[in-house]
Amino acid sequence: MDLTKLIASLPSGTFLSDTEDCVRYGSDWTKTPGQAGAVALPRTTEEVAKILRYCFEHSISVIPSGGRTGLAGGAVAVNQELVLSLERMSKMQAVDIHGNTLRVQAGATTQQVHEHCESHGLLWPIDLASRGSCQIGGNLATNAGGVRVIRYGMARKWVVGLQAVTIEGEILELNNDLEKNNTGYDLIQLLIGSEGTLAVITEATLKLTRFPKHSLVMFFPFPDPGAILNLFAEARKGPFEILAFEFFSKICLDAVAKKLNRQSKLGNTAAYYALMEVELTEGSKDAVEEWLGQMLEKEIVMDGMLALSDSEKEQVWGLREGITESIQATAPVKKYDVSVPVRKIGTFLQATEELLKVGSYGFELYLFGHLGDGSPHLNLVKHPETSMEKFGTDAAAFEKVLFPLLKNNGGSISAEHGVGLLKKHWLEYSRTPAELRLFRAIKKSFDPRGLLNPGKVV
Ligand code: 2HG
Ligand code: ZN
Repeated sequence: MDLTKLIASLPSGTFLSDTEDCVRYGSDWTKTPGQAGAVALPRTTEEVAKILRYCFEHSISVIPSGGRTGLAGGAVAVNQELVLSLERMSKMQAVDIHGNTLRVQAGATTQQVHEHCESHGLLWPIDLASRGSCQIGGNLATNAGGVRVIRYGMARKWVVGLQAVTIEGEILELNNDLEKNNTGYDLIQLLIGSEGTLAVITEATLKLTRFPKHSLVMFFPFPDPGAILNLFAEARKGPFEILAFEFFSKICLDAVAKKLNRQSKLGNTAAYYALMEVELTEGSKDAVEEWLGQMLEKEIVMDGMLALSDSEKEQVWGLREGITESIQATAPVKKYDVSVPVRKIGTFLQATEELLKVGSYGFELYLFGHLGDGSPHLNLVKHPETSMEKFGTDAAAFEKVLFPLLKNNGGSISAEHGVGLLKKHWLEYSRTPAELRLFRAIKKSFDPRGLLNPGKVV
């Protein structure tokens, strides 16, 4: 790619081309091999527009890049493309206390946004373990989920304005922060979740909500997922609002203890654990304690702990949030981020366990995730004695039975991590030929030369 004229027209230091930088910016948390041809670090939307226009005119492929914490390979530069990082665009305006909104540039991290809103008692309710590194642009481009979807929904629900730049360098200002604007197609919603394949998100007006004032965390051991579901059904009727309902299996906890030395106060002998965070709606924690007493009486739970202080809550959350990092440190991993309608989660998990009994696979299944959203994470971790080759063929064999099971249950091959590079070939399990035809037509109308994040999603 010849960037000479472009480099000369922008402030010095806008581009990087060292191999180390190109590898760093060209790859993401999936460790899929990638390397940028060059890296652009613009400071303004106008600079983004100039870069994209140049790329369009010179047929240069571009990979939009945020915190690169994605788990679907959506930010990997597989063919030495130009990586366009938004990290220098991280300004945040003052919170608009009438609209309860916040205008930010795409490179602000999720944690910066949370901290910025906190003093107003307000919250952008998307929360992920990668909050310190992931950026708003990436959160929106991938329609991020996280641990509070059960209460607040996915990222797309929390946006009232978006600025994005097309590959032809046109700056789109979408929706003007209007709560109500019923004038045809919703381009914001089209761009959210498009994983950088349609346009580059440069700014967003985020919708905020009140910070949950009193929350507490409960943590329980269980013998099987069915028993967790019994609690979940009771919790739906409990004297509180559920903020998170998460679960994980014993080996996940073992991995966290080993890698991060975080111990569960409930020991580590149960087959499964559930973590529930709730917001008190009926005033006091007495109502919750009474409800918990009933759960014990009815033998819905046998044991458990109630975390009230911030440090106790963090301690329990630390177990759940340490899982990905700890598993990653164990051995090679293959990740399946699936979902089924919530009502089918019990039968789906049971059927998944049956699938594993049938084959003799060279991996261990680490099961955890967002049970309350019908969205479990299936991580396959290679056995030490299994060769990488057998791990690959075994995972492929497992996919052959897992995906039809998902399809039969009306599920999705990607609940929250997106399609990116890694799940593109499985899309037909979740999308019909008619939908995929429309996907391609939409892609063509935004990006006729196929230059934006090529090879991803469609
Ligand atoms: C989570 O829920 C993330 O912790 C990561 O979505 C899941 O590592 C995974 O598979
Ligand atoms: Zn998740």
